Amino acid sequence: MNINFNDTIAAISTPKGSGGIAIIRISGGAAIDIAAQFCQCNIPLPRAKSWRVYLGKFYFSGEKLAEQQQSTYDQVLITIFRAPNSYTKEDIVEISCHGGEYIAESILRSLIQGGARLAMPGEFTLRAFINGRIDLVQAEAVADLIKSQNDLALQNSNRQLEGFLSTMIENFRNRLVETISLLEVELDFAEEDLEFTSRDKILELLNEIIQSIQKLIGSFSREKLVRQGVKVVLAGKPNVGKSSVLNAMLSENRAIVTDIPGTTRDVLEETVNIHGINFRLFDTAGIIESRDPVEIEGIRRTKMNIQDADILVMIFDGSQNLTAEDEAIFQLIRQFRDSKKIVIVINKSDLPNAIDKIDFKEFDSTIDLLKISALNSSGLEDLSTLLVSYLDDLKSQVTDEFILTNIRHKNALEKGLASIQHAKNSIVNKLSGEFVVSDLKIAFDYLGELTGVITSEEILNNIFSNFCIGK
Ligand SMILES: Nc1nc2c(ncn2[C@@H]2O[C@H](COP(=O)(O)OP(=O)(O)OP(=O)(O)O)[C@@H](O)[C@H]2O)c(=O)[nH]1
Ligand SMILES: [Mg+2]
Repeated sequence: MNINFNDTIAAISTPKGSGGIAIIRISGGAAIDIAAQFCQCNIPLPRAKSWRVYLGKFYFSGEKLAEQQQSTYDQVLITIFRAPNSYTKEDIVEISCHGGEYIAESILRSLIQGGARLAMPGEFTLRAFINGRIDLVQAEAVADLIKSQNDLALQNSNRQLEGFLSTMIENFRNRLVETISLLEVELDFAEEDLEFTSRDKILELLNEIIQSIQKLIGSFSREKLVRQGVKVVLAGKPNVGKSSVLNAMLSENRAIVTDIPGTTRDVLEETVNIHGINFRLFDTAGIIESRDPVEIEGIRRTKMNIQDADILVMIFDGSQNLTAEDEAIFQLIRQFRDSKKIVIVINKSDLPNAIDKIDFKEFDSTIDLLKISALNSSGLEDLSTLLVSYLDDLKSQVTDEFILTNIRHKNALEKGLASIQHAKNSIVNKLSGEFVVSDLKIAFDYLGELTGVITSEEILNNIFSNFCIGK
């Protein structure tokens, strides 16, 4: 990476293009002096107070020059954050200018002529990490926060930024140190063949750590729920109105609807936002015994998506009597009733009823049943409300805890876990304490890599090259 952290850096922190305002950030020992060359405020910037905003003019060709000749400027707001009470723990100046691309770029160009260097992607956050303001998983949380697409993702990243995950990892490491020191005391007296702490006590300590790490790794299985939103699969026999329900929920004619059974052949995905949460709706090919290779492939895809769903909306045509073909759908409901949220939807309620709740009595009280009409949109509100309530259930499994969403974290935890399990086996097999200690130290280091206590240029490069410039 070869970055010089003694440089003072500058970047435009707002997105490219024009907007209401743009913000240029400068961080480093010379930040205030560099900005002062260009800014005219009611007091000279070097005397400005920390955490204050000053109204002033930014002269593109420098303040001194401006005294002699008319110089181009923009009226700006200048915020000063003095070290160490700033994002990077260095002096920071933030210049809020009018949000024109030309203005922001001119200001940046001036600052660079004045002695600043263009910041690398994520360098402000990298400096926050290097200067000990946040650890590595907190730095990664900043990137996740910016990418968040829904409330759940935002809450989870905020928790990570506040140090929820860091504290858990530090706790694992502390418990490892505790175990290692118990074992090391013994090793010091090895010749006397003493056993200070019972092996059962050590095993108990390790089992506790193993369980906590396994639980954390297990939360990664819900990572998609956080990052992408809730997966809702609309499934049923052909022609029951799956595509019509999708269109009605989106309020647009996204999917092709015809009265010909087998219209939808491939899986179609669209997102609706209900109460701040993204629901990813999947319209699927109708499930039926088929010989048509295209239909067979469509149905295979339907079933794959059903496997992967958080919520299944099983749709029936309320205007037709149930037939043998419905048995396949009943079968799927039985298969997934314990592992997924399922709602049975009887569609086409605008037509005379041919089936009713009684036909579904097998699922009484365990599975919700709704009558709707995709044609005139009746019952759709109830369906949305039900989906949100399911999400509340899914969320309540996770809100107290934390959901691991970063594959780097999962990998490091898995490596650490494997070493701890190895250590445990050594104890069970009555191997020498030295082997146990060595494995536990390896685990300790893997967990240290996570928070960045131990780090390499490669890891930092991987993480920060994915940041935007100016963050
Ligand atoms: N009366 C009435 N007709 C509906 C309703 N929903 C869908 N239909 C009609 O039912 C037929 C099939 O609708 P689709 O939405 O294509 O059904 P599908 O389940 O997606 O069908 P496939 O893609 O073939 O599996 C169309 O003619 C729709 O207009 C409804 O609520 N009421
Ligand atoms: Mg369809």
